[in-house]
Amino acid sequence: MKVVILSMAIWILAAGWVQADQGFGHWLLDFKAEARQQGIADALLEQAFDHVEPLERVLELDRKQPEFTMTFVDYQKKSVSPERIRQGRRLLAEHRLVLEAMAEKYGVPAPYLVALWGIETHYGRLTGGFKVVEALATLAYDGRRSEFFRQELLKALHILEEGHISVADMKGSWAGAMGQCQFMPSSFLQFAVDETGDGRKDIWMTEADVFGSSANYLAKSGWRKHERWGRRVALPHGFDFSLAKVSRTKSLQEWHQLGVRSFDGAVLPHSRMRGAIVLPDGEGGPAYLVYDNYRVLLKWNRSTYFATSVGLLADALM
Ligand SMILES: [Ca+2]
Repeated sequence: MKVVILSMAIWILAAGWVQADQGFGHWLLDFKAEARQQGIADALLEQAFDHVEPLERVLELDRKQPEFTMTFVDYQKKSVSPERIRQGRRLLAEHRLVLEAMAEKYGVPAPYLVALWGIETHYGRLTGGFKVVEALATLAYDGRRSEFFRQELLKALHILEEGHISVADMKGSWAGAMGQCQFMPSSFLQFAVDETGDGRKDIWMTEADVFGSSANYLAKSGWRKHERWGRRVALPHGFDFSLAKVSRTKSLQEWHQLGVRSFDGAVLPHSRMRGAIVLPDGEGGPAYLVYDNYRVLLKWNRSTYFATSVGLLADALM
């Protein structure tokens, strides 16, 4: 722990020094030298950083995380809205063939792939209009998490070098999450796949590559093919809320003995699965019994709001 704090202090000091004494131009020279050492060609570096400046808007967004000012119940009304369910059903039918193929190949059922697509980018419509290189360069130059974003920026350059996308079309969120499945460059390099066989892993415009990449991410992160994500449950009066932690798993039999029931009052299924109780809004809010696949969704995004919404939307699309 001391090492982490110390190294963070060094980043902050170093970044402060860079900003005060050298400015973005000098930072960029230093960054380009590192990129060159990693084999990135000069021509690509010139093209990628042409007219790139730190983006004030990116820094503003980095300092304000909207999810934490909203309750889960309010978040869920938007993330799993009737309209989103309706569109999800239509798109599930429209892309059924390729989704079924991906489900077969990777062992992740189609409703989860569509739910991830729906939650991440409203089915590919809201992928973020930021140029990824510019957004990542801003965050790498800024002191808050500069080392993390510097590595992501280097990886983004490798993706460009491999020819999967052009500099102009490499768009994403303010934090550099790219394309219809919002992969960070590191996730892209680990998990993106080319399902169409054209040599490009295109998570921006090619649905088959989006679904394949998402499915590959989940499969490689430990998705269990025949298990669900979790379910809403009813907790008994007097429930010990200290047991409600995603890391605190018990068998369904044990939860049953503690008085936990399905939300409709039915007994929990007989199963050898283990689960944990999650309360996205704390005591008094909705309660969910979550399984191993929920933890896989948390690897994608560490937010219980996110993982629970994906599960609920997938259920609505079953
Ligand atoms: Ca492709």
